[in-house]
Amino acid sequence: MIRAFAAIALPPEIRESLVRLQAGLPSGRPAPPENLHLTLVFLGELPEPVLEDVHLAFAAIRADRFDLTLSGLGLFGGARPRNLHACLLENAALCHLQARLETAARRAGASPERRRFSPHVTLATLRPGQGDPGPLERAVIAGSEFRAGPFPVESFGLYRSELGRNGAVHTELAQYALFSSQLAFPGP
Ligand code: 2AM
Repeated sequence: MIRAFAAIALPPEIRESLVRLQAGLPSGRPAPPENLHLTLVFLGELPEPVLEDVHLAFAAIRADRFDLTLSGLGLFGGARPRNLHACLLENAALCHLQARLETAARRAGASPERRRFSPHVTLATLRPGQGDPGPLERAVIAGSEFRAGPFPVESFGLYRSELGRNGAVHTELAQYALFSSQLAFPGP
């Protein structure tokens, strides 16, 4: 079985600005820089032949490139926060791509979660109920000014996630190009 997910990788300068942001967080276990990504679909544990079918389905997707902008911070977990993340400006192309991947994964035999897609980049995981959530909430308010991008998204990837003692190790299994449907007229 392979634990896998589809995600958008972030350009180095965007990751750098997120790492700077992580340095000012009051608590939590920061995600290592190489794990900063935008999850599109968490596939869970899949038998290899199913993963192969998911890969073929993803490879058949033709979708347009788009730009993304990170904006502000958020917490998941309500009164017992468990995840601190960077949010994204609303983006219809992103949501459309995500929905297509989820459908493709399901048709290929995977059972991705039906949770509503809430685009985010996890910055730190927190122990729910441990410590005072006040400083975290203040960090989220202070982070409302945070912006990174826009940056172009020209591909998405399929990743393996291996859980270890020191957190998860993510390995790219495949990368899928996005396309430009615009005509490129030559300049003068
Ligand atoms: P995240 O995007 O909030 O960090 C690999 O585990 C990736 O899949 C992580 O980025 C993780 O969350 C995301 N993911 C989504 N749902 C998950 C789940 N139920 N269990 C583990 N990871 C999940």
